[in-house]
Amino acid sequence: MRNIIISLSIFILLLSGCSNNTDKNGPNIVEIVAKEYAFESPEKIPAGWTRFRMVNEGNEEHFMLINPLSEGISIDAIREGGRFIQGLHNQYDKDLITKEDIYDSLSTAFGKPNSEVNYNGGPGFVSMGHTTEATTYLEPGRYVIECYIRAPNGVQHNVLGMMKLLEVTDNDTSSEAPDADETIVLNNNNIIAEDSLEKGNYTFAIDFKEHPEGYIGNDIHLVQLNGDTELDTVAKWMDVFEKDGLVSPAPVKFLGGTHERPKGETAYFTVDLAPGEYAWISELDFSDRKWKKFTVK
Ligand SMILES: [Cu+2]
Repeated sequence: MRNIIISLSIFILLLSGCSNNTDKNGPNIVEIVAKEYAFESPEKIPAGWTRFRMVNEGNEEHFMLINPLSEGISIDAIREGGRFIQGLHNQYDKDLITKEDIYDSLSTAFGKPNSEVNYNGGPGFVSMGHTTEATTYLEPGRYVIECYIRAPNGVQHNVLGMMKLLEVTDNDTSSEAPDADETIVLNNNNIIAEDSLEKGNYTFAIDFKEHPEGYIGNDIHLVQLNGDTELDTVAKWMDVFEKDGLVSPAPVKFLGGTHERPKGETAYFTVDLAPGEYAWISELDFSDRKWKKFTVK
């Protein structure tokens, strides 16, 4: 009898230990495979805090931008927008139009640039063979996930098929935001982050404090530096309307990050950091370029 009571006590202790570990639910996990030129991903996911774990199994860089679809807007309209932008690339690459012409055309087609952000996060730039984890909050609704890295021939991945509808249902999932180890603040003029970190696994809370007036907001991506990486070159490559902008292969290794969310919102980025030299960098018009170097010991 006494043995049974002791066993029972141990069992209850074990149970209470378990329940301590599940006090926090954390985000829902959604697995994504990115390759040329498609996302392998679920068609429907529940609403709430969601961690997208995306592996790049392709031969080119990829990302997954989450674009909420307004009422009455179809995925075909977004697809048409992608083809329209591809047409601008084609003319610019042949020197038939200037960068100013591109922005005039975008302004006519999509409205003047402003600091409003419609996008809702998603895994950032990730190089071949790497995995990235980005967490965002999704309300129920329809979204388009897309990648507009450009193939070596200059064609955007979304035009080649890397664009897909994602339905977010209103099932109650009791998901929660992850606990953050560090916070990074994104302003229009700088990225506020630590200069030095110890090696290990980190979840960074990304605070979208400001957004520039433009079609692309302040997002954040992680690059691994080697001795001769020029961040000016990387920032120029990350400007989609520079001549070889976003044309794979990239001049640097990308380890993920998160696309922009509206001003005042937070996203999370989880990564294992090995010792080395790194930089946080935003995908922006080249004139707005900014980055922040840091060391992992
Ligand atoms: Cu892609």
